[in-house]
Amino acid sequence: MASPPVDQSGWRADFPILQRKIHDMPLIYLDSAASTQKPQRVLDAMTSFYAQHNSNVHRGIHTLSEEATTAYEAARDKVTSFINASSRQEVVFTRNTTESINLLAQSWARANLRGGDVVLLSEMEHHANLVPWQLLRQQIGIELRFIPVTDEGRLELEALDALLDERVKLLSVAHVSNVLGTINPVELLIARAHGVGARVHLDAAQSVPHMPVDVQALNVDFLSFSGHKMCGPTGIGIFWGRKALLNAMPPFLGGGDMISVVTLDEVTWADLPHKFEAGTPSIAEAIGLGAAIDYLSEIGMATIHGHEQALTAYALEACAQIDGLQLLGPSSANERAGLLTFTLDGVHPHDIAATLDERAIAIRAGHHCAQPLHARFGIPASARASFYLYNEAWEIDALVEGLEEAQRLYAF
Ligand code: C6P
Repeated sequence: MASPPVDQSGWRADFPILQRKIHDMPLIYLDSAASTQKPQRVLDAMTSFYAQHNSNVHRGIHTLSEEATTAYEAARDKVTSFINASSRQEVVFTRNTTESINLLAQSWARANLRGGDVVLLSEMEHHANLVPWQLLRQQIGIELRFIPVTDEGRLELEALDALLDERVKLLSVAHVSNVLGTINPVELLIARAHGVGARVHLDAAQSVPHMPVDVQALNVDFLSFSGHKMCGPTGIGIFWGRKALLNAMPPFLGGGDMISVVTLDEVTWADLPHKFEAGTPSIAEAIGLGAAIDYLSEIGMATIHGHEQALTAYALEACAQIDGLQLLGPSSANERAGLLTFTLDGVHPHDIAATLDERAIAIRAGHHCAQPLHARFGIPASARASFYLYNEAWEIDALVEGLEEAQRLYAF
């Protein structure tokens, strides 16, 4: 057995829901890749907004509206420094990663790509970074190419020579796979794609919440992520892009707050980032995300990443002792983020999840919105345990006991 990582019990106590009992047992929440739990201060920030400052933003000159606008825009500043964007104008609030990628496809790509241009994706993409491109293919006739995935769950970099040519206008890939846990070599991919003149978008839904991400150091062009996967509320996501690219893009949605002047015949757009924020935004949710960023930043993203890697190493070693457990993704902890996806011979992933739920352990079972990746591995579904800062080694011990129980009950 690996030595258990140091438990950071202070962090677990910050999350009220983790005091809950399920079937009279303490909740063990191992489904953070789907959505994370929220610390008390995020709940407090949102309650305080509704109790003390609730109003629309950018519209009124009364005190409440000014307070709401200040708090909403302060959240944008927090995101700006969290990902080291060079300007707050580059940070667009959306609903989630999915909406951010649809914005990229329907605004930037639709304006800049022609029939026959290529968008390069990979076989490990979440449907959010696949279906918007399939839609665009139907709409304007682009071609999609896919970087293959190796048996160990890495991108097959040798295939890039054949895939990357001047017809590729955009490379859009997951920074971290939500199924394999693989941390992709994005610096290399960005350099290679820029070498043929392509732009690069990172689906950072599973990276920004778990590790330091610096958009300027990465030299990436676009980046998307979701608030609910990083201790923030649902209903708030981020689309980040280089200012010059965003300035040249048409709006995605039209309506209030994204215009400068409207007549019955003409319309001019508001400055960035408001050009991309039509209608009343998710105000309380942005403020909640700001509080989540404060919380994560105080702990430190490198510390969080280190904690998750220690948990992952511990879990990998424990799972290696379980006969019939087939792990998806790289076998070394330092190549992966804090999640383990696997199958158990003779046990359906739904039966694994149901058995664990009886022990108050929450995991995800299914295709995790990555059906092509599951097809690549010849399986319809898998089970996934995913970790965050509030998880501790004893929870992994309980997971392993639960998996052994599922084998006893179902495997034959
Ligand atoms: N993955 C999971 O259980 P939204 O739903 O828009 O907040 O995030 C979409 C998304 C995009 N890319 C990646 C890599 C993701 O992991 C996700 C969300 C969750 O794996 C819910 S399906």
